[in-house]
Amino acid sequence: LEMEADLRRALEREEFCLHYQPKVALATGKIYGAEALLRWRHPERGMVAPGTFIPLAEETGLILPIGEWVIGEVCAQLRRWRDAGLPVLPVAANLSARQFRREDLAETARCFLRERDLEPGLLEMELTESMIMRDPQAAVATMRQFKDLGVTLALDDFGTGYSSLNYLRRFPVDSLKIDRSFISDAADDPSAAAVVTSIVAIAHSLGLQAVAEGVETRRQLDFLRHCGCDSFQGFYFSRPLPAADFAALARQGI
Ligand code: G
Ligand code: G
Ligand code: MN
Ligand code: NA
Repeated sequence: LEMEADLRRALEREEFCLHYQPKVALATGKIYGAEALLRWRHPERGMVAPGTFIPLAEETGLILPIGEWVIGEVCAQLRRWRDAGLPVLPVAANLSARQFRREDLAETARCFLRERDLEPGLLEMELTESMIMRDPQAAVATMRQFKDLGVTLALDDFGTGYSSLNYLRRFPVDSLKIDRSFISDAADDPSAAAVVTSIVAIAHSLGLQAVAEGVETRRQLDFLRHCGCDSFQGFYFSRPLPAADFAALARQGI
């Protein structure tokens, strides 16, 4: 297992990096935050996308130190932007199932935030329904720890999992991220459009923000605006960018 050994060394050799994909608000049309996405700069294979190594990292448990690095790096980057006098916008990190089951997860995040002297509202955590539904009670307890800390929570890939509306009501999340599979079909397929419309309505009726991911076309954006979706993320606005490029874009506004 060559890749497993490579993955073990990648942390020590600082081969991981984060790219930042802008999130754009309906109300202002401007960038108001970002999602941090993990990349692996492999010495021979070049830039490796997370889809190819996260499953192995999960299997081997390496996702725990990698996931911790991600939260620490988001905080370090926020501090670098602040020290450089650049706009400091909230950044969301993706959590993995194994990482989410750790009882010290929120405490780890608290330590990183304090180390960098950052307001907890600058950090957001993206969870998936499947992560939560394995053990909803434990998950809600962890989510509460984050909320008590002041960290924001988003439910990622929403609509693809199994959470019942009865559970959803009890999850202390701030936003629902509509899975990109619905967005890509919404402009042409009435049933996908109905799903998107319904998710926005559910989000709003629960007092949550609706965020569309994977927005690629003007037609999709127009439809989402019409639905009242609160914010958008996708290639139509920008791909995930290296930190410096994201900062430049955020500064100019979009
Ligand atoms: O960037 P890309 O579209 O290739 O991401 C593919 C998948 O990898 C997405 O499902 C995304 O949520 C996940 N992912 C990206 N960055 C991270 C990370 O830092 N931690 C975890 N656990 N998953 C991530
Ligand atoms: O599961 P998660 O939502 O975290 O996945 C984010 C992934 O989606 C990232 O790997 C990112 O590169 C990818 N992504 C972001 N915007 C778009 C888009 O507009 N279209 C497609 N196909 N993928 C996107
Ligand atoms: Mn995500
Ligand atoms: Na997603």
